[in-house]
Amino acid sequence: MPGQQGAERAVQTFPGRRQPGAGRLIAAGRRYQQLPAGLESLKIVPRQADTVQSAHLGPGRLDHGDTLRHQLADRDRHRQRSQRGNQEKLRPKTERMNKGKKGHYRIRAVNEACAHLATTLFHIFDARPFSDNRRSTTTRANRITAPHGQTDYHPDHLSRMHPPGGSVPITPSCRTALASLLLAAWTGAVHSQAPADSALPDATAGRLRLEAKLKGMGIGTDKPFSMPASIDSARQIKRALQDTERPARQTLVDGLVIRFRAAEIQALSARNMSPPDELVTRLNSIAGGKLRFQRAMAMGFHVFRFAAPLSAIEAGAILTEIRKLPEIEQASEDFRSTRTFTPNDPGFSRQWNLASPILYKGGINLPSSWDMSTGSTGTVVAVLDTGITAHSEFQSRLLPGYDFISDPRFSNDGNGRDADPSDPGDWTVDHECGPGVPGTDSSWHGTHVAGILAASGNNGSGIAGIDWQARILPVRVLGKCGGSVSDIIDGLLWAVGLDVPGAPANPTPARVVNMSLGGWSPGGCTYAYEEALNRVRSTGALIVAAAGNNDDEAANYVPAACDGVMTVGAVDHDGYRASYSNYSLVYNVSVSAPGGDISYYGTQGAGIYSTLNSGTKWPVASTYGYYQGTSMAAPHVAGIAALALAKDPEISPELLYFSIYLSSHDFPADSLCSSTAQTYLLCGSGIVDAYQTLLTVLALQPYLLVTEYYNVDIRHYFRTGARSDSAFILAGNAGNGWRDTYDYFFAWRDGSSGAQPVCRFYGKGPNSHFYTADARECEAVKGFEGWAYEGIAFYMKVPTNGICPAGSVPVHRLYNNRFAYNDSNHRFTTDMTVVGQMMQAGWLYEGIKMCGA
Ligand SMILES: [Ca+2]
Ligand SMILES: [Ca+2]
Ligand SMILES: [Ca+2]
Repeated sequence: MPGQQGAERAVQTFPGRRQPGAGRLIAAGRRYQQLPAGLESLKIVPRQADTVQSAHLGPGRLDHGDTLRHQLADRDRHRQRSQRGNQEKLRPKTERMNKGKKGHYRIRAVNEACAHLATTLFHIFDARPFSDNRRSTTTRANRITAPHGQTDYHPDHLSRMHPPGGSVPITPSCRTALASLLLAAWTGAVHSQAPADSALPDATAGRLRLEAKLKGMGIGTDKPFSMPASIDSARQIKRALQDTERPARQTLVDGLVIRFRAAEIQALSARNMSPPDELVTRLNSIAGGKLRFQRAMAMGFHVFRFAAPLSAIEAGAILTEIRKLPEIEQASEDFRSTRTFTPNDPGFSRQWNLASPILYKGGINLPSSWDMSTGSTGTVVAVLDTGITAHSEFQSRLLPGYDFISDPRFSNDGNGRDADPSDPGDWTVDHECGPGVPGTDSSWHGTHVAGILAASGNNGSGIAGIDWQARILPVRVLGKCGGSVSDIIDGLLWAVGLDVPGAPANPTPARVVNMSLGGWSPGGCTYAYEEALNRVRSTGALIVAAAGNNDDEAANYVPAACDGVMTVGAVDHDGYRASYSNYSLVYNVSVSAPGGDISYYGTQGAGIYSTLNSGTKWPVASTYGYYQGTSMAAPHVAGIAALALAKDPEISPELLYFSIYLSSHDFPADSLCSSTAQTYLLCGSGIVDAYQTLLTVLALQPYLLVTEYYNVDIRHYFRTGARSDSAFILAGNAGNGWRDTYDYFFAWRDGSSGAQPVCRFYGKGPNSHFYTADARECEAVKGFEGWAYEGIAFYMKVPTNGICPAGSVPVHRLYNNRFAYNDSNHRFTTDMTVVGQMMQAGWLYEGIKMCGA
C-alpha cells in the first residue's frame, strides 16, 4: 500500500528521530505520547478543535492513486477559488486539487456515512495512535485516544461511532478506508513535519547567534565568545585554584572616615572643626604615626588621611585597632575616589562600587554615564524584597506597591496581604526561624537595595543611587525568616502587571524587576518559577536576580538558575569574585557587579554603602550603612537597565540583556573569572559597566530586533519587531503552540539610512503571514482577496538583482509549497543553516528578498 511505502521512506529520510520500538506521537503539536511498537509518528492537525469545518489533515502524500482522495474540508468554495487565483499570482506552480463535498473527506468506494464519520473523527480526536499492519492494506486502528478526558476508543469501538446528529454504523470497508486515511495522514505528516522538527527552538544557539551578530556590529568585540573551553577543564581548574584564587590585593587605602560617639564631637564636625587634639594624637599613635586629620565631613564624620596610601590589609589592621576605642562609633576606609562627574552627595566617596574601573576594577563606571543619563521618571523598577522604609533619598519616587506576604506569622505587620508594602522590620528572636537559628536585628534589606538602585544623586545628601529618576515599585515578599516561593511568584507576576487573585491590578507595571533573593534548589529552576518567569518575560520586563551568597554553584539556587534571568554574581572593589558569591560552571551567572567583601577584608568600607534605617526592630530613622552580598550586586544591574531604558524605552528585553552582558569590563587578569582564564564565564561575562552599556544602547538605537515565532500546531512562521506582538504571543493570547525560534535578524526602526517599509500581510485561509520590502509587490498583494494588509512591520533595504546594498545583510525567503493544502507558509531568515534545513525538508528557496541591518 502506498501509505506504507511512504512510511518506510520517511523513516529512512529522518533516521535520527526514530526511537526503536516506540515512536513519538505528535498530535496537534502539543500532546506527546508513546506510540505502540512499530509506529513512528502520526500527526493530525485539526485547525480548530471545535468545528467540523476546520478539520484538516496534515498535508503531504495524501494522493495515493485510487486509494483515497483528500479534499480540503474547510473551504468556502468561492473563497478558495478567489484565493487560489490570488495565490497563483504569487505562486504560478500549484497543485490541482480534487473537489469534493464541502465539509467532507472524500473517500472513494466508501459511503457518505463513512465520509461523514471521517470528518467527525478528525474533528473529535487530536491524538490517535494506530498500528500499521505492513502485510496488507487492512491496516486498522487499534486504539484511539480522545482528548479532553473523553473515553478511550478501542478497535471494537470503530464498529460504531456517534458523530453529531446520530449514530453511524461502520462497515469493514469504511474501517479500512479510515485506517488508510489515518496512515496516509501520518506519512504526510512525517514529511510536512520535517521543517518544524529541524527548526526546533534552541535558546542557547539563538543567543549565541545574537551574540555573534552583535559582535559583528562591533559590540563586545573585545570579549571572547560565550563558549568556554569545557566544563570539565573548568571544574579541574576551579579545584586546583580554589585556594589560590585570591591573590594578595594591591588596593590602596587613602585614609579613614570616622565618626566619634560623643555628640559634641559630631557637632564639631557639623561646624567644620577638627576633633579634639588628644583624640587625633591617639589615633595617630595607633596608626604608627601615619594618620593625619584632614577635614570634617557630613553626618558628623571626620576624614583622616594616611601619610602615604596603605594596602587594604595594613589599613584593615589599623581599623581593627581603632574600632576598639570606646570613643569611636564608626570607622571605615576611605578608598581613593575619582573626579569625573562627582555628585555632591557626601557619602559618595565611600561608593567605590560606582567608580570608574580605572580606579576600582570592581566599579561600574557611573560618573561618566551620568553625563549621558541620570534616568527617567518613565521607568518603573520593581524591588521584590522586605518592603520599604521612608527615606528622603527616594521617597518622592516610591509607587504604592503591594505587600504579598500572606502568612501573618512572618509578615510582622499583623495581617496577611495588604496594600501597604512598608517594611515593619524583620527582626527575629533566637530559634524563631528554626532550632538553633540565632535572632537578628531588622535588616532593612529592601531599603538598602532600593538606595543602591535609585537614591537621589547630587542632592547634597547621603549617597548617589544609579538611576536618580526612576520610580520604585516596592513589592514586599520577604518577612521574618525569608519569604515563601508562592508569595514571591505572586509578587513577581503582579510587579509586571499580570493578574494575581485577590490583588488589585497594578497600574504601573515594571520594566525591570530586581530580585535580591534566592533559595536552595538542588534541581535547578523549579517548574513554578520557570512558568512564572516565562510569563514575566512575555511582558518585556528584564528580570535581575542575585546569584546567591553561598560560595557555591548558582545552578542550585532559584531564581538564579532560571533561564532568561539576568543572574548577578558579586565582586569586590578589585574586581575579584567576592568570597561568598555564587559562581557557575554551567553558565548560570550572567554578569558580576559590586557586592563588596566585608568578610574577606574585615572592614565595613569593603562593603556597599546605601540607605538603611536605624531601628533594630521597627523602623526609627533613616540612615546609611554598609552591606555585602549578591543582593547588593543585583540592583547595580537593575539600575543600569533602568538607565538604559531611559535612553531607549523601546529596546527589547533581549537586546537590553545583551547590551549589559557585552558591555561589561573584564575581571582582573589573574582572576578565575577573567576572559583569559579557561574558566571564563564562571562569574558571567564581566563586571557590568554603566557607561559602556549606554554607549551600546545608543549604538543599537536605529535598529529593531526582529524575532521569529513558530506555531507547532498550525506550522506557521511569524516575524515581528514589536514588543507588543511578542508579549501577545508569549502570553498565549494568539493561541497555543507558539515557540520562539530564536532566529533573529535586525531591521531598521524607520526609513532613515535608506531602508524601505516592509508590508505585512495575513492570509486567513492558509493562516499565513507574508512580508515584502518591494513596494510594487506590496501594492499587488493588497489587491489580493483573502490577504489582509497589516501595516508596516519594520524597515529593510531592498536588494538589486538579488544583491544587498553594502553593509546590509541578505534575508532569504523560503516557501513550503503547500498551497494545495491551504497551508502556504513563507519563512524569512538570514541564517544559511536554516536555509539548508528548510530546503532539505522540501521547502523552496526563493532568493534574497530584503536586506537587514
Ligand atoms: Ca500585611
Ligand atoms: Ca503590610
Ligand atoms: Ca543622595
